[in-house]
Amino acid sequence: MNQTLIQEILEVVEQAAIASAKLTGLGQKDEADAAAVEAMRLRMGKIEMKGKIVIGEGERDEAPMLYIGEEVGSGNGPGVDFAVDPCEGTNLCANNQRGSMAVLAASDTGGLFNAPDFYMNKLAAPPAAKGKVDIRNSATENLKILSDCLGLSIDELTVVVMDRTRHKDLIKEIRGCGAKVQPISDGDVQAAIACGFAGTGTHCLMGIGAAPEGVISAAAMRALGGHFQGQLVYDPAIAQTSEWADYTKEGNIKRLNEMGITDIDKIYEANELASGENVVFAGSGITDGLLFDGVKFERDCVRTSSLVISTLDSTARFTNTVHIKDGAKSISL
Ligand code: VTB
Ligand code: MG
Ligand code: MG
Repeated sequence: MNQTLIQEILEVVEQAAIASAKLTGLGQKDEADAAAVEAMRLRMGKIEMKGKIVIGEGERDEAPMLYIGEEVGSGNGPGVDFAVDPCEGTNLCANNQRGSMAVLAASDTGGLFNAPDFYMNKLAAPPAAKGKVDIRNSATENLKILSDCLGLSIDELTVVVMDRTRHKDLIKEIRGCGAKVQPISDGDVQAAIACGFAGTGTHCLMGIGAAPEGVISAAAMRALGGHFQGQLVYDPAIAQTSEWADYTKEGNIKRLNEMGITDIDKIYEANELASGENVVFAGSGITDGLLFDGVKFERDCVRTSSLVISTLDSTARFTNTVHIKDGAKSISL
């Protein structure tokens, strides 16, 4: 990893965000996803690197673009592994709701956990609580620890949880402690990263989302020094999408074993999910969000707002880019 590469990685997420943003609010989630994938792939292709997608948009046969195992870049230069979610929050984008973004994580070859497309139980918390809260604890215990670490009373804590029936008991427990629950329809990557920054109003993410998104969140949180843990969920009785209606617990365990994951209940720390010497997170807003704004289309330019978090120089860079159109006559500040 080097700074030139990181600059290009920023452009990758910017281009994906712009492509998706053209379809914001049109109710076309798959089209918005496909547009982001295509833009990401096109820009990645121009980078001098031996790049590889380790988490992408499906297996080779199902997704023609950015499939797991796809090689990206010129084929010369540094080896880079990518976990990509070109349109994280496709529903949010389709419905023009807050929090949709183009995201990826990058690391040296072998530096990202090749998470299968399973669910993952997640716990994210601010740097002050890193290694103090633990996903093995009950929510009640973690809220007490969080309260101590942050110097806030429990009723001053906000916990983001995905608004799903699988979290009914969890939400009840958190509210029972007096903490504030913020249910979200989608977008637990944004919520996880928001825990890494003070002042976002998000103190913790609890509950089950998708595993690929977990690895991207872990990369960002490792670079920020925040807390992130994840545990794969393979029991359909706990979490199951309609597309996987036929999958059984035994079948899922078999799939994990075939992927070389034998310790199926392992709890992964951020630095195991994103273990490379250097890791980089890059995200660019499609719609406005908590961390950055979405794409703004103007007569003479397009504006993007993004965030790059990198272990290389220990920075979280918030950038606004003005993409100037040919023949532009007037660009406001
Ligand atoms: C999860 C979450 C994502 O989609 O993947 C969710 O991690 C889908 O969950 O942030 P369900 O299958 O329970 O609907 C997102 O919210 C958006 O990609
Ligand atoms: Mg996606
Ligand atoms: Mg997603």
